Amino acid sequence: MSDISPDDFQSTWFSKPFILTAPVKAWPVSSTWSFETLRTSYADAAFRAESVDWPLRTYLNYMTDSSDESPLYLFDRMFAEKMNLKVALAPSPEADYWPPTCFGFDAFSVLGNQRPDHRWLIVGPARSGSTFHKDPNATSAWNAVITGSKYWIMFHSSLSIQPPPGVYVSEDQSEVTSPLSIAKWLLGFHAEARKTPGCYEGICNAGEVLHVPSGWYHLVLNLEPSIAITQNFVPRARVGAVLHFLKEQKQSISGFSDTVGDAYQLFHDRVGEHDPTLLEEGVQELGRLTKGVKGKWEELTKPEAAADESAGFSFGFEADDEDADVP
Ligand SMILES: O=C(O)CCC(=O)C(=O)O
Ligand SMILES: [Fe+2]
Repeated sequence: MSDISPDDFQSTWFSKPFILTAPVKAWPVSSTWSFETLRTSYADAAFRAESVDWPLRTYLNYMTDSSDESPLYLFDRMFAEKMNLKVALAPSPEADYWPPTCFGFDAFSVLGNQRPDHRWLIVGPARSGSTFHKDPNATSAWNAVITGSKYWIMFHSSLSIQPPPGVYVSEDQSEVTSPLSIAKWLLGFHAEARKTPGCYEGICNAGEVLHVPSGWYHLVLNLEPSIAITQNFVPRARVGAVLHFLKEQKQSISGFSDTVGDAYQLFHDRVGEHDPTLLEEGVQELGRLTKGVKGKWEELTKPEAAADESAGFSFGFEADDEDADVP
């Protein structure tokens, strides 16, 4: 689609993947950023590439020369500060970029500087990418390609749906592992995955932005050398899912500063101060999810479930099966 309105997103699209072709083209960085201009402006600035901090010059030399099967991927959460960017909340000629308007209010903004890590600059050559995962803390995300292109393959998740082929989830749902490199997964599982009901695929080109709904599995492969910006956020309709995650999957919470003791309580209280109606809606959804998950576990663990396969897991795509949603 070219673009959608905040109302369309909030009512319909918050739970579905999509690509927008218009909003990112209006960003000043869309016309000013290229590998050459970044090299000129930031050659000596250090950016994080997996476990090393390298001057951008070193990384760009590496990625141009590399024929690694799984190239080192630049993924830096402090880029806006390092590059002295102006990130606006709404379109502005003075800013370098802003979140596409359709995504609307981000409920994690109520946490101010206590919000978990939420934005990254992503740079990598062809073949680099991100192996199957769900985004942290049940957040949603947008991922905007400035130059290059990315192939995406995505699956909804729920207790009644198997994880994608070649992806394994621990019994308490806290660990997602995909033990293979992206290349090996593609060779071994891609064909099967594409035939699985509920598989979504897409290519996000330069100047386009893709929406990753909260709780969806995704694998991403750069088809060309790419520069992208991604941001994680919490749409109004997912406040309950995030409360549920922060309450029930404490061992999987990530990206908060060590000074935040109880992320669930902090988010709960701040949303309440900001907008009591939003908190009430979120708490109702939290109750629904807690009941849905408990009910599903009881159904799956009662002895008949093991004997009768039809009562167990299904491969069906149940996008509307919100009761069984595991964010
Ligand atoms: O490699 C990419 O661009 C995808 C990044 C991603 O999925 C993430 O930041 O969670
Ligand atoms: Fe992701």
